[in-house]
Amino acid sequence: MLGGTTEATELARLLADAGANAVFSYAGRTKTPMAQPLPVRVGGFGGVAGLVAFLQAEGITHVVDVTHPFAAGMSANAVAACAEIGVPLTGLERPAWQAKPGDRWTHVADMAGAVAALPDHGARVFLAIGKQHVAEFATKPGNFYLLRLVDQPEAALPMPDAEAIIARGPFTAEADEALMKTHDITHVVAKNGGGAGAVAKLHAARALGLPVIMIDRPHVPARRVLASADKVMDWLAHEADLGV
Ligand code: 3Y8
Ligand code: NAP
Repeated sequence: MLGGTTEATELARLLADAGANAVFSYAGRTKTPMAQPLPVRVGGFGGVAGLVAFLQAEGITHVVDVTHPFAAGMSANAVAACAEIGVPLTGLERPAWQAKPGDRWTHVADMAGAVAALPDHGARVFLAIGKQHVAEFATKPGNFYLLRLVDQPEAALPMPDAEAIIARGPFTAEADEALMKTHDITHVVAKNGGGAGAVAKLHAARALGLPVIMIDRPHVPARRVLASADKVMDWLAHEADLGV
């Protein structure tokens, strides 16, 4: 299983409890990823070819892609690799968040759209998108940015007026509301990751009546997608009955 989300941790628990012969894969994005109740491997495979080689070397019979909706590169590689060697694949994906009446969301297609949607100066932005795309916001240095990162940044932050909070989720609405109040936040930028682990900032923005710049999900190639860890376990059991 390709992991890195709350749902991946849930599925790992079900697989371990069922005594399944499974391996959990992390990309190695963070210094100390959460421990899992399955054997863990960490790091990229080396593109589609690397993934094909891994699946063959390990005799993998089924792949479950439980990566984040924004991990589009990994998901695309999994579709290509599994198609190439005929290994059954399913995604486990949580639904996107939907705005509720009264929410002040602006939908944008990507990071560039999120930057463009911000004021040129004077805003106080809660940038809860991790570290991989922070530099894109340096083109609007006239704003204050509150960043939430999983690990301490190695280099100085790329904008003059910014502060980093080091925390890994899941987060709570109360704590996120207090955080935004303390820093006089005026705008929240979020990826539409869905799930419960990152939704706290949206509840906090709603409570504070703040505008949210919501980055819509990138395209992922078509594949079977299931909506819960239980449904994945049923799929694997059914495949096993077929002797696949
Ligand atoms: C390495 C594994 C679990 C998984 C927990 C979920 C919940 C907390 C919310 C905010 C948003 C963000 C970020 C976030 C969340 C869960 C989930 C989720 C968002 C860990 C993890 C890995 C990563 C990678 C990391 C990214 C970053 C994104 C931080 C572990 C903790 C912003 C996504 O420093 C970096 O380079 C971080 C990189 C990819 C996005 C980015 O572009 O920077 N996740 N997050 C996975 C690997 O190596 O394969 O360290 O334990 C997992 C979790 N992050 O088991 O409970 O399921 O969504 N992760 C976003 O949604 O916008 C934080 O701050 O409000
Ligand atoms: P990405 O851009 O789609 O993937 C880039 C490359 O990272 C992949 O081509 C692959 O390298 C490697 N990779 C990604 N996920 C992997 C995994 N689970 N196991 C092994 N290699 C993996 O991925 P990303 O957005 O950087 O996300 C990386 C990890 O963080 C994923 O596990 C994802 O679930 C987790 N995560 C991401 C986000 C987010 O906002 N993107 C949020 C929460 C959690 P090779 O091509 O060399 O195989």
